[in-house]
Amino acid sequence: MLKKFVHIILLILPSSLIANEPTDWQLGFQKSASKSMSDIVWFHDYMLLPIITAITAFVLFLLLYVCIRYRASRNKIASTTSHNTMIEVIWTLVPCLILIVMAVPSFKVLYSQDEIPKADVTIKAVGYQWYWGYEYPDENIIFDSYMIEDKDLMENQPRLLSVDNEVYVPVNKVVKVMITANDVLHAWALPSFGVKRDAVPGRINETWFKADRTGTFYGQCSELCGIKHAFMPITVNVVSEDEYNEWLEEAKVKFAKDEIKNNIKIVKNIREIK
Ligand SMILES: [Cu+2]
Repeated sequence: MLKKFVHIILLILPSSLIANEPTDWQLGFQKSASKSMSDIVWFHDYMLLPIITAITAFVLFLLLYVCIRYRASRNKIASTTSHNTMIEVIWTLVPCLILIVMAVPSFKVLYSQDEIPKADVTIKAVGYQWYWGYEYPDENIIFDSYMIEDKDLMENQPRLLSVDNEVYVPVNKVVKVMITANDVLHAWALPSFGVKRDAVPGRINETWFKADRTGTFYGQCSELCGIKHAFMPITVNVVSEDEYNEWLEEAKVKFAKDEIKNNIKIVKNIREIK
């Protein structure tokens, strides 16, 4: 009964509210699918936005007030006031206090993202000009992930976001992502998970996420990396543990690392013989 109810609600809701990708006329963030992202959304919606709105309104009020109250026609003789210790102390201390109040939850969110819990699944993402390569180091899996061209798109595949080989991860498990690049700077970013890390050649950056619902999630390279920067999307399928294991079995055959390495060796040998 409850399941049915939830399903009906989901059907009624505008797609932008449940989408895992950017939507037309979208305002604000994509819907979160991890605690990290929920923390970021909370911080933005309940800390930054109210404070910045209040400050902007207050400054606007002050400006309008002085423009009207102290206009030239009303003040024929200009005031010669130059200092007021009390007001100077206040306008130094109050902004400091506001910053301190904001810094506490900000650092909390930052540290929770920075500290990687014990990983259940580890993925290595390598940025290339212009596609992503993935490796599951513990599973002997390696594959490349290219964007699907417009003409090859199937139904329900969003343009510029769909890829041929998608990443699979289990739901409610800690996924550690090791990120690097092979040529220039790229960045592995997935808004719904609250994840964005630079991919730097010769260095491995780490981040993590724990997806709290299943679905297909889309991200893009977020560091200007050349002419096809906009065409190296990221697609992550969050699936149940069983579905993940099923995919693993298939992937271990399809994307077997040893075999791929052997094939590269064979190609190299053939070239050398030639
Ligand atoms: Cu890139």
